[in-house]
Amino acid sequence: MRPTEPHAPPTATVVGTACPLDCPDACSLSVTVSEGRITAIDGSDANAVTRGYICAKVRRFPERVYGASRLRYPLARTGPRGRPSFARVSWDEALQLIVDRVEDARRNWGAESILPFCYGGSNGFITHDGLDALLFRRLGASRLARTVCAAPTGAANLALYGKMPSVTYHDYPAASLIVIWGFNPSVSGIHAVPFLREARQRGARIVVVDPRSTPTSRGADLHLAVRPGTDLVVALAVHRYLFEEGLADQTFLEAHATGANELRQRAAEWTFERAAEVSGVDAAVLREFAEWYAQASPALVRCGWGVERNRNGGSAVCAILALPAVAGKFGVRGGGYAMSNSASWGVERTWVGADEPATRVVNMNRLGRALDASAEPAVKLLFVYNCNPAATIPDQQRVIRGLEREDLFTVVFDQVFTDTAHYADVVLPATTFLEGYDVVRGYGSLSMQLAQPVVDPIGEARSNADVFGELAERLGLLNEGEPRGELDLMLAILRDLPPAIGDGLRERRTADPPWDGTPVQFVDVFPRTADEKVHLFPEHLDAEHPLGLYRYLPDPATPEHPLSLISPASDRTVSSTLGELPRPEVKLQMHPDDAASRGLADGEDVRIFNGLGEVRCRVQIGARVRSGTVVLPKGLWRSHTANGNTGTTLVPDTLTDLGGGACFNDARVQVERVSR
Ligand SMILES: Nc1nc2c(c(=O)[nH]1)N[C@H]1C(S)=C(S)[C@@H](COP(=O)(O)OP(=O)(O)OC[C@H]3O[C@@H](n4cnc5c(=O)[nH]c(N)nc54)[C@H](O)[C@@H]3O)O[C@H]1N2
Ligand SMILES: Nc1nc2c(c(=O)[nH]1)N[C@H]1C(S)=C(S)[C@@H](COP(=O)(O)OP(=O)(O)OC[C@H]3O[C@@H](n4cnc5c(=O)[nH]c(N)nc54)[C@H](O)[C@@H]3O)O[C@H]1N2
Ligand SMILES: [Mo]
Repeated sequence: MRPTEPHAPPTATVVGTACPLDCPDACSLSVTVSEGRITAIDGSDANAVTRGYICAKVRRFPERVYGASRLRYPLARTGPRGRPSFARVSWDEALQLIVDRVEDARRNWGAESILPFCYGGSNGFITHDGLDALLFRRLGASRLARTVCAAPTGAANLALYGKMPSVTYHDYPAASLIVIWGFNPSVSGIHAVPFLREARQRGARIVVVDPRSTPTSRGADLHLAVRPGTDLVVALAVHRYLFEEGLADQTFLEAHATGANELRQRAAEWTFERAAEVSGVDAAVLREFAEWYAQASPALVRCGWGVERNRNGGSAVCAILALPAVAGKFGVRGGGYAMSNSASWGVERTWVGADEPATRVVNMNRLGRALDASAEPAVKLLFVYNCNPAATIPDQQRVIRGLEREDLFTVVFDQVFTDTAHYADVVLPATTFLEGYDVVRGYGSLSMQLAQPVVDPIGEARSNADVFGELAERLGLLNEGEPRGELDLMLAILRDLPPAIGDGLRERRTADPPWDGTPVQFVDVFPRTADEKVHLFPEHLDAEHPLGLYRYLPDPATPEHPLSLISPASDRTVSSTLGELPRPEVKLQMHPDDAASRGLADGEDVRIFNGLGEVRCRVQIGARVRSGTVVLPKGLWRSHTANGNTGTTLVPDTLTDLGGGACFNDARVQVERVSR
């Protein structure tokens, strides 16, 4: 703890910690505490990219910690599912209820009838994949494929480069061309913005590929407003140009790559003209982009997660990540690609003392199907934590039908009373990151920090590790000497991490990043594939793809549902986290041409619908989205729309071409006026 800052009230202290929310930046924080209460949250300088400022969402986090939606004690259901009819129970009663149900499920239907359901609510090592993993593995529960995000990008990055560490923010200003491809930094990773600005001031060109205009595209030199799901053909057209014009770097490819010929063959049909027809971007603009990219050095491609959320997402990311290899952009500072850096530290979770059992795997994007009573084996006990599936998972109506099943026992362990909690049989209150320890690893910046408690737990809230540890103990699944709770687990993790990391966290709460946090690809770091080469045409991805790697899967639009609905990250929530706080009215964004052809005026009430259901809200008309595409924000709660359905109602539970990812942006819809 540091002594009082000049502007703080006399009794206030400022405590350093780190933000573990699902965001690339992993900010270091200075939290002001007065009389045991958080009064302010600011950025600090401990993490080299935070630079003393943070997003407005985390500044508001005290409203969540102390807010009316905060869960303060365990609850048990007293009335029908979907309604907030609950009574307070003690932790002992709540945990015993769960233990009895777990034993019941094991005895009557087998442990695979138990499904843990979680994602990245808090992204740290302690809250996630620690004692929870130990418990569910030892139980022999069904396994969850955690594919709602980053599954296609992860599969592509792993297959092509073995998840080579990527260019970090500090090296963006060294680039002379930066392609921002399906990434919206001013919302979803705000600490990249000053580095992009600095690059621009030094004369770098910025190209943005995005169906919408964003603050970054408005300041860019070129904006390719592609139709959603068509990035693959744009990238292939650039590859074709590079190969056909003799601009491919044959020396690099011969020394460091495999599969260049197969990629070249699959790209051969994608002339700029054909790619223009599919993507909706002029052939001349595509050519200009290809010429700029071929000529520039250092040239950087920052691939975001907007690219992956459709049927072609996996191939598209492969084709984008292949660009710096084919065009010979590696080997210089600021050149190459940037994506998730979470694998860069090379940390294995050796502290989880149990191997994965060979039990059934459920793809989390198909939760609705998994909860069908007819699924084999039927799910009888669902344990939701670090996640809000009633709001965030595709085919919302099917998910809700599953959650309504009378013979399903659902536990929801969360910080606030979420949309999913309405369907729980038992609700458990969780601590927030301001009330516990965590080890926080950035996936944009190369940073690792120790988060520590800033205030005491609110009400009777408990940490994940404490609760999963106690459940494991009550079920007789813990061995002598194993971590039993948060503090034990934190110490075990610090002990197990490589000394260079563990020592930094112990001594300074922050570890020194490898390569000073600024690795140069093909100088400091190389592909982590078996032969250290780039694999431009991984056979197993070709076999997994329904048509073969790099083959374009057509748009799912129909005459009845012609519009593409996309749902990018917004500045109000992190996924659905913080959705309980007041926000301005949510509206559907639509291009003026699409509004005119439907006779819609700005602010009218509309229904957005397809075969899966409908969402009702007002329309906002403007040219910030290309025609043919409409936008609702990601992470809405059911209270944010007029009929209690969010964008995920309209999202099919189809999977991406590679990696089993979610196709959030393959929702195809129609929009029409409704009278209130
Ligand atoms: N404020 C805030 N920050 C967040 C989050 C949040 O919800 N709110 N979420 C966090 C999480 S979980 C993640 S995964 C990241 C996501 O952050 P990003 O990587 O930025 O991903 P998205 O917001 O899904 O989409 C980025 C951009 O891609 C565009 N896009 C949509 N479809 C396509 C397409 O087919 N092709 C192309 N080229 N572009 C397309 C969208 O219009 C959007 O502007 O952000 C993290 N940070
Ligand atoms: N329409 C649409 N939907 C999307 C997307 C999209 O592009 N479009 N993108 C998707 C993406 S990228 C992602 S990553 C997913 C994320 O979807 P989810 O995994 O559901 O993430 P959140 O909505 O942030 O919910 C996380 C929950 O975990 C809780 N939590 C946080 N920390 C803890 C803890 O320590 N213990 C416990 N027990 N609980 C905790 C939070 O309070 C919060 O309610 O959403 C997806 N949903
Ligand atoms: Mo995500």
